[in-house]
Amino acid sequence: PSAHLQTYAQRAEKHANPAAKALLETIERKSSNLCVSVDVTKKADFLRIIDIVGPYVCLVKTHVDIIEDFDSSLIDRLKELSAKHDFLIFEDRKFADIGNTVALQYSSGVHKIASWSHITNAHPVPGPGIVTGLASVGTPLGRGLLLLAEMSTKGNLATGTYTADAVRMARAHRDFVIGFIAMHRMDGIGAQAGEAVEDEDFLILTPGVGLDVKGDSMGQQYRTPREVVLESGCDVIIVGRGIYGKGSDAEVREQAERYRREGWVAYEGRVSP
Ligand code: S5P
Repeated sequence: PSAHLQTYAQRAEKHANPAAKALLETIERKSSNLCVSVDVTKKADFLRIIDIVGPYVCLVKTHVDIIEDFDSSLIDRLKELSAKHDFLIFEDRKFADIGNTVALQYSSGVHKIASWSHITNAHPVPGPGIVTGLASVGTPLGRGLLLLAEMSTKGNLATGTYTADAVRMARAHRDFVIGFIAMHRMDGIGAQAGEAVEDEDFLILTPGVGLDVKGDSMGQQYRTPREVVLESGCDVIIVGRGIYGKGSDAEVREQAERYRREGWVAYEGRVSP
């Protein structure tokens, strides 16, 4: 059967990339396909929210460049929380430059992303050199890359042939590109006639997930975990403001539990209808 009709555990066995395998195993172990996006600007808030939601997530997504009081101790604490609560880390860096530049941005600077982030992502717009550049840093460290094949926002340009070209770019680097940021499955998209792609299993991580509102004032669009996981066949739901934006610690915990449950029920409905 198509990969998304198999269990996360079955799929984990078939992935060679260490980050993809670890993510699928973590999802299975914790019964959670929830990734929380912690888009706050203060170190203390960032760490507090992660400690609250940690038990309910497979993955924590970060934008470390928005943290005003960033220093290397933040990364030490983040790694401790990752071990304590058993989740992986995804720095949502959205690289978009030439290979040589992204290799430096990934390895160096203030943030040294490759040294702590299991997964990162890139826009395919520069062409395959962006993957080669990031792979030169990430592959020796066992990291995984997601390409942004689609986006969640109104009027975005990642559609049609752009999306198909992103999938083709990923197919040419299957050891390092583990999947996509996308709104639905990419199975067979962009394949040439006769190209054998039935066994491919790219992970689909999907932002733009919310249960209470349909969008924001800046073009974001939300769908429910059921629409994303059951109807569109995506693997991981990414939720930001729907969880961390809820005020009290108790409410943040409650929302994390709620999205974990909704995401998991949708998955169970998909693999055993
Ligand atoms: O197309 C996209 C791709 C990403 S990675 N749309 C997105 O919203 N994202 C990210 O997901 C975005 O940068 C933000 O960190 C998160 C969505 O946050 P929310 O608060 O709208 O759930």
